[in-house]
Amino acid sequence: MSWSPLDVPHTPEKAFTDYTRWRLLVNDGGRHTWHYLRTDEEVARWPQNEVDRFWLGLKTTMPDLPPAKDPLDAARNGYKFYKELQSHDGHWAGEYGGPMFLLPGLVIGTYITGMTFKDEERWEMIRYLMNRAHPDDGGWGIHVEGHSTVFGTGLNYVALRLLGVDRDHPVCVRARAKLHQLGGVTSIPAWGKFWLSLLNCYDWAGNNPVPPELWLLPDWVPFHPHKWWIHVRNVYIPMSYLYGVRYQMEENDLILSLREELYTEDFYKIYWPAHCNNVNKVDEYAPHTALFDTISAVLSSYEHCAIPPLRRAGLAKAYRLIVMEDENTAYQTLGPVSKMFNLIARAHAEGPESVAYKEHAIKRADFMWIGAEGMMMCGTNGSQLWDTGFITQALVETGLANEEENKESLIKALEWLDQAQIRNDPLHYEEAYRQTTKGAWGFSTTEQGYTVSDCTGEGLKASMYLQFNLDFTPKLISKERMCDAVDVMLTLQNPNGGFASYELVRGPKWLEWLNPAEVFGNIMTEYCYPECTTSVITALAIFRKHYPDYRAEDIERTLKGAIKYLHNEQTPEGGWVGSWGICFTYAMQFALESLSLVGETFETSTYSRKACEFLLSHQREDGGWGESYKSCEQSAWVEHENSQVVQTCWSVMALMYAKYPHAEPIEKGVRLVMSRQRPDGSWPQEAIEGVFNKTCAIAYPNFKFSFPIWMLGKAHHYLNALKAEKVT
Ligand code: LAN
Repeated sequence: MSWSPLDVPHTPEKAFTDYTRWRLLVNDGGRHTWHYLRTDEEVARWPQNEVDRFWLGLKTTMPDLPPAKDPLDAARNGYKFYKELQSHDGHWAGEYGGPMFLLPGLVIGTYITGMTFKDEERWEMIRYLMNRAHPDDGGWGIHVEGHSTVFGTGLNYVALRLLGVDRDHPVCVRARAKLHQLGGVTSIPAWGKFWLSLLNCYDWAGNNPVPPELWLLPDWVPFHPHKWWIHVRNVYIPMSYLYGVRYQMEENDLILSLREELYTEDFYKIYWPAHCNNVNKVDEYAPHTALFDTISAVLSSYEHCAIPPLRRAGLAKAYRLIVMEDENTAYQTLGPVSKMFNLIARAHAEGPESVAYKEHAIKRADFMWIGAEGMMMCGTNGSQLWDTGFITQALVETGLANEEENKESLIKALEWLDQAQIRNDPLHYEEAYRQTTKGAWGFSTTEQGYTVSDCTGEGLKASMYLQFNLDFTPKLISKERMCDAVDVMLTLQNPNGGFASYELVRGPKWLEWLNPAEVFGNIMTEYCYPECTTSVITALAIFRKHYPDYRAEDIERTLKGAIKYLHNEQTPEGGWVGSWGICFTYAMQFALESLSLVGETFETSTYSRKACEFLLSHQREDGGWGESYKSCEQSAWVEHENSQVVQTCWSVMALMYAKYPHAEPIEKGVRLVMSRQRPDGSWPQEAIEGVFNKTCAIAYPNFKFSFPIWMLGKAHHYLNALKAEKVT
């Protein structure tokens, strides 16, 4: 099967579809799906709104506002704009792009299982890839701001070709030249080898084994996969199934042609086993260890004599885990990579008439997002809770929540948060190695349904702020449900006092020596993070003010342990390394908030003082802060060429949490953020804000609203208090 070739324009500047016909449908607790209206009747029935226009990059109708008189006024103007982006159900929708290895998975998985895209989706995915090709060399990196790699260039090239772009199209010609200059795809990292093998453009013998028998090991074995970080394990479950059955797309003309295009040597003469560990230097971040290579060699020998009943049992166990994951998440699955691998596994086992095939096909749409540059695949099915949690807290803390014109939007946000709390444990629970979910908030929707430690913290904090600090809101979330959230968080503290992302740290540190993915760091087990730890303990601290009797001792012990963890994590220079936002400025905002909870501030604590000094040493002439995503790769501060609004907000917030006593650096930061505000109250998009697994940047475009609004409003009150000498 091939999708029909398309006659693609040579340049992507003008949209390939009519952007006035795209609509974002928000339903079922915050699901996002984009729809293209083909007929004028549909257009008349479903008018385009501000949310659609904003995210599509079309001109919005938001008016210019009177210039801000002071920081609070600037925050107010910011919210005038941002309020218009709230969805009818109360949450804030948003794009969640950045990684450049996700769209190829969507396209390859769709292609090989015989699913389809709508034509408009195909056109706009092509345009996205054209827009995102590196201006210098025509390749793609692991994320939108990264240098061209074999992983990015090989996979996105394939995506373009499958989507219907001709091999002689200038974008393909240029990308292929870059790919060949890098030596072709033989040296593509492991996950690239895997995708290409599924597509029948790489040989399975060139992959390190992923035996499904791993799942038959007893649970107590130290390296049992249930102890791996949840994302890695959920990617490797379907991988082990697909590897075990050696899934392969049937050959067709396009596949045969790709075998020529992707390589600099004759595909049919390649000695594949020599390439299992061949990873291009431009891609490599975490090189294989000798231990990993030895185990892989042993497992490769096992592949020649795999014991059929054992293999069958391994496959059955892996498949059972896949089915449970699909059923637990209504086919969203944990993330975008497992989504497509699970989809292929289910299609392989159950065929196109099955419910699983159809449901998986439908839920692809939740990861697809159309932005100004075309259609991308998102890092999750959205960041609904995360964005709603921050802006609501910002509004309450700044006092903007009490302004008449904002009340309705806050009530709606609370209604959304109310339904976003997960009410039960997963359908398949211990058998699927899941953490408790009853009472938790996840990162996106309840349908996806995964507990995340800090999302539970932010969800609970936002709900408490809205219910306890505002007199006009309905009290939708009962004490009992708040206690459930506390219970979940209390299950998540690790012996060192820190909190990880989804689960407790289950595996030993040395599991990292078995990291097979080469392009990511720190992925094999959970790790503790200052960010997650802070969200949890700040939520607990607020909770206990309202309910001092509930698990008081546990909460006290948890807070103490967490502070100890944060002390230990401070770098000798005074910073904290961020893992989910870029980078020090992000983590420091959290860490200093935590320290302030126990009265540790600039005046009282050497930790806090050192941190402020570290931050101040990086403030620029223009009053802002700016660090590059490379800080995350290197765990060392790397300046960005420009100061960044969002990072400046995090830094100023950090200083305020630390009760920094001098106004000047705060005022300078405030002035910078105000100077970048547009007349309509919004801020322009600057550099990418987030990161994961050390190397992959990911976009949080709503941060440019929530953090300036929060920081400016807070700074307004803070600076006034400083003047009145009332900061205590
Ligand atoms: C996310 C997004 C949110 C993020 C925070 C809540 C901000 C963080 O504090 C905890 C971890 C979490 C939930 C997180 C984990 C890893 C994710 C899911 C992502 C960065 C979004 C995309 C990423 C996922 C792993 C991408 C797929 C890639 C693989 C390597 C499997």
